[in-house]
Amino acid sequence: MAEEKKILYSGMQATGTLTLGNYLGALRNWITLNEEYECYFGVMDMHSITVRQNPTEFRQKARDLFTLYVAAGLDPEKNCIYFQSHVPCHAELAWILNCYTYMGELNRMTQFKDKSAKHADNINAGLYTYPVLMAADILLYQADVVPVGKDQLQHLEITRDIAQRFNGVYGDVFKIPEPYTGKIGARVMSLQDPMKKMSKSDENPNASVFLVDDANVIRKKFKRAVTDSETEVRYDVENKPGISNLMDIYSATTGKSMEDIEKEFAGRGYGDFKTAVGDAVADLLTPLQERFAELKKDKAYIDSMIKANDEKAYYTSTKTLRKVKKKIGYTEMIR
Ligand code: ATP
Ligand code: LTN
Repeated sequence: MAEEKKILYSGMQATGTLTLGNYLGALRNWITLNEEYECYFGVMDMHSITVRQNPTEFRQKARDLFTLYVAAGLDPEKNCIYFQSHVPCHAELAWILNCYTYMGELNRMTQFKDKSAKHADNINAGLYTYPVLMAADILLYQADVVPVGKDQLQHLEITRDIAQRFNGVYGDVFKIPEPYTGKIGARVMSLQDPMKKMSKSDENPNASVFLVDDANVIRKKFKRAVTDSETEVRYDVENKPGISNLMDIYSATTGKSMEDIEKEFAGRGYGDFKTAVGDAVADLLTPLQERFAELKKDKAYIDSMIKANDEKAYYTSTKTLRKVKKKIGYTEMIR
């Protein structure tokens, strides 16, 4: 019999529109993983409401995120791609885990501090317990590995602490997840401030390349990218962060090494280089955009995939939740 695959879990918040950073740093790499792992990818719409959302836009964004996952190449028949809010086990387990999480632990979370500073008018309890919901996501599926960016490692660490604490009381209920250590994608920085990561919630639209940006808009954004006052295309993250970021993007897009890129643009100046990066990214994203447009029209297909995967996620997570409820001593429902 074939050896059982390990379980991999990840997801993105259904807030804003995905950027080139989300794609090169995460999504593109997820696509290669379903042969080796049994993969679950969530549309994290419950996490999204820690920041106020416009309901009409939010509904569309969440559905678009699902569709973009598929358009980017995540096969919904091989990966379980589902909506977090469609599976009530997440909310239920999050409540239970809240009672096994200390305020002292949550006080240390840097994302909470950052987000509270950014949304000073809405520092809600959901923002505070965000990592507990994330722990519930991961633990419900008994994930072995979780690919996340550096900014989320602290949340993975608290997930492990909560799981170990729970297991310490009740026995082996949860698998203790590890960060995914395989090949991780490029870290893409803002085109307007190369010291900051490219982010879907940046207020400056020129700072981020969105996966759905038109080819001409993409080219324009790269032309306007902030660089330095020299003219030499040379990889030097410390002294030339803007150019180095563009080189990272060009390398991740074309597969060329830094050395090759330096040679290719020797003596040609930044203008030529920026044009080449814009063209390469536009070419990379065009097929994804075409597929996205096609899929958006095929409502019946997307609906059927959502339904099938929601059911799979529900089935898997219910098994864990049932065990948890039994262990903590909830009475059983009489049916
Ligand atoms: P927000 O601006 O809403 O906080 P974000 O754009 O930072 O969002 P997340 O939803 O936090 O994106 O992250 C989704 C995934 O994309 C994570 O795995 C994260 O590590 C990855 N990611 C996000 N931004 C980048 C980036 N600039 N470069 C590489 N990977 C990124
Ligand atoms: N917090 C993550 C999104 C997220 C997630 C998860 C990632 C929510 N639940 C579970 C991995 C596993 C983010 O902002 N990138």
